[in-house]
Amino acid sequence: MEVLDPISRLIAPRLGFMLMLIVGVVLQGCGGGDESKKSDVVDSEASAAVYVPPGQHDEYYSFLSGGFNGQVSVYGLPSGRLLKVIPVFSQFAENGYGYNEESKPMLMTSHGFVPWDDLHHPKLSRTDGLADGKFLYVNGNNTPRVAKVDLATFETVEIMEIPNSAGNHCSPYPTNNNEYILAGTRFSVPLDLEKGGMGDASLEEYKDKFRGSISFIKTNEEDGHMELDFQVLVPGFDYDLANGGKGPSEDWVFFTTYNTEKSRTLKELGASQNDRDYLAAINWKLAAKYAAEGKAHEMPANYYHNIKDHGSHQAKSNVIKKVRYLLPEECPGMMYLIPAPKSPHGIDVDPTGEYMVVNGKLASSLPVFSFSKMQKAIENKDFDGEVNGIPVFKYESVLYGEVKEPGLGPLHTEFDDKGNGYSTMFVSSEVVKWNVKDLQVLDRIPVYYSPGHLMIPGGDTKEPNGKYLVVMNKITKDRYLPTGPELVHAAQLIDISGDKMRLLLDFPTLAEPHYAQAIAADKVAPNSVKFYKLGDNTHPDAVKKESDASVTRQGRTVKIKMTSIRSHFTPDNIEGVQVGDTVIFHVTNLEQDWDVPHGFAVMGANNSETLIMPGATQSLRWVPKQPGVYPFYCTDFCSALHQEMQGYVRVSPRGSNVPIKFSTGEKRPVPPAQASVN
Ligand code: K7E
Ligand code: CUA
Repeated sequence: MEVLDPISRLIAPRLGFMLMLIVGVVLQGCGGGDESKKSDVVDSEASAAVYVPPGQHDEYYSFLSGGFNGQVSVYGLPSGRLLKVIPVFSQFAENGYGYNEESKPMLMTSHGFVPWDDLHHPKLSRTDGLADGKFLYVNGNNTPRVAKVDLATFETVEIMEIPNSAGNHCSPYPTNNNEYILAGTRFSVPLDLEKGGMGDASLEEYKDKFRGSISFIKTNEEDGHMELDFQVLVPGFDYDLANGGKGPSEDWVFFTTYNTEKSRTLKELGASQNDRDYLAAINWKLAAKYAAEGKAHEMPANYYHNIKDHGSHQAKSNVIKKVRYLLPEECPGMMYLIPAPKSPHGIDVDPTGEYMVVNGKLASSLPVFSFSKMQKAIENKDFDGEVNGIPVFKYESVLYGEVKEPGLGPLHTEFDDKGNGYSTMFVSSEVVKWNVKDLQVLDRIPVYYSPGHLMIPGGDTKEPNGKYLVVMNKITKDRYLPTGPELVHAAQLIDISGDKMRLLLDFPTLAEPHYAQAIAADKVAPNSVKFYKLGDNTHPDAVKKESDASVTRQGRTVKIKMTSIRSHFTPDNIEGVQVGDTVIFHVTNLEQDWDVPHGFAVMGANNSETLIMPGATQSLRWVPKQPGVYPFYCTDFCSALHQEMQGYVRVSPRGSNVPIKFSTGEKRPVPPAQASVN
C-alpha cells in the first residue's frame, strides 16, 4: 500500500486505474501463495466461533445474490452452511420452477419468456427502518425486473418488469417502511414519451435523446404486493447504485452516477473524462407528493407484472399499458446533484443517517458527505450551476471529509454499531475499517481476492449488529482445489466484534454473489410454512382424493389429474395417449406433513421434473414423439418404497383406436378407504 499510493498520485488520472489494476493483479498473483497462508491462519478459537454443532441452528439467515445464475442462495451464519437455493429469474430443473405450467408465467416479460437474469441486490423488507423478515426483494439487471421472495415459503411470488429501464442495477432499495422500492436504470436509452418505451434513435443522438429513469414501486404492507406508482425521468447518465437515508435523511434516496459525460463508446475511457461524476439525491417523499398532486405525466407502456396466487400456486401475468412520470425540472426541491469522485460505485449511508459515503473506485480517498450540510446548502442555495434544471451543489459545501488513502479500488461500505465503516478495496484486496466521525483508518485485513460487496447483518439499517461481516470475493485462484478454468467465488466471514478484524471462515458460493442481506434467524424461522393445507388448494385441476383422479381427452390434449402419496401415484396405469398429443400431468401431492415433497418426471419430456410440495398441485406438459410405454416416477426419495413410486403411460401411434383408460391397482375406482387423506 505505502509503495503504491505515491505512484497512484503521480500517474495521469485517466490511466491511474488501469495501472492500479495491473499492479493490483500482479501483487495478488505473487502474494497468493505463501503470504496468504501466513496471513489467514485460522486459529482454533476461530473455528470454535463458527462451529454450529450437528442438529443445532445457525444464528442468522443470510441471503446471497447469485449474480449471473439469477438465484438467491441462503446460507446459515456463522457456519456458512448452504440451506437453500431460491430460483428467481432462472429456470430451476431441481424443482421445476420456470418449467412447470404454474411457474412459467413468472418469467414472462414484454420480450416474451426470459428464463434468466443477472441478480445483484437482495434487500429485506423493512418496518420502522429494520429488516422485518417478511420478504426479500431482488433485482434483475439485464431485462429490468424486480422480484419478491416470500420468506414464509422461500419462494419467488412476484416479479414486475420495469418499463423505461435498461439495466436495472441500482435496485431494489426499500424505504424505511417499504413505502416504496426504488429501482434505477443503469443504461440510459432514448425514451419515446409519446409512443412509450424505447424509441428508435441514432447513437449519435445519445447526448440529446437518451434518458434514465428511477422507478417508484409502491408496496402493500400486508402482502408486499408491488405496483409501479411513477417514474422520475433523469438525465442520460449511467446510474450505478443506490441507498436510502435513515433518521434525519429518511425521506431521501441517493444514487451514484457515472458517464455524466454521456459518452456512447469506449466507456472505460469516455466515461472517465470529467474529474467528477455525481451523487444524485432524490427526496422520495416530495416526489410522491408531486405525483399525488398532479405533477405526473402519463405515457404508454407495456410491461408484465407476474404474481403467484397463494391458493392455486399458479402464477398469472398482467400486462400494464401505461406509466406515470415526473420530470425533475418541473419538481423543485425533489432532486439535487452532489459532485463525487469520477465513476463511483457504491453509495452507503451510515446508521445515523447523517453521513453518505461514496466509494470512488478510481479515487485515492473516500469522500463522506454530510446530510445536514446538504440541508444547509439547499437553504442557502449554495449551488454550482445545474444540469437539466437540477441544481448541483458545490463539493465543499456538502463534504464532511475524506478518508485518506483507504486502499485501492473502493467499491462498497457497510457499518457496525460502534460508529465504524468497513470498505472493500477491490484492487488491493482488503477490507478497511475506519471511523466515521474522525475518518481515520483503524484496521485492515487482507481478503482473497478482489472483494465486491460486503455485508454486516443490519449494516445498511439504523441498527447494525456488529458481530460478523461477510465479504464476497470475485477471485479465488489458489484458494481451493482447482476445478478447471472456472473457479468458485467465495465469501469470507470476519469477526468485527473487537478492535481488530479476525478472519473466521471461508466458504465457496454459487455463481457470483454481489450483495447480501442477513437477519436474525428468530425473525424468519417461526413463520416458516411446513406444508400447504390441501383444503386451501384452489388449483382448478387439483384432485383432493384418489377417487377423483381422472384422465380426459379434449381434442389433442390429454389432461391427467393425478395424486401422489407415499408411495404411489393415482392413476399409475394410463392408456389412450397418442403420439403428438399434448399431455398435461396435474399432480396434487396429498401429503399433509412437513418435508414430504414428491417429484414427478416422465421419460422424454422436454422440460424438467417438477417437485410438488405437500398440499400443492403442479403441472408438467409433455408431447410424446414416439409410440411406446413411458415410465414416470417420483424423483424425491420419500419413503422406503420410493423406488416403487412409479407408473406407465402407453403412447400409441397417431390415429390409433386405443381408448383412454386409467387405473391404480386392480380396481377402479379406488375404494374410498384407500383414498383417505389424513
Ligand atoms: Cu457487483 Cu452491487 Cu452489481 Cu458492486 S455491484 S460488486
Ligand atoms: Cu414420492 Cu419418492
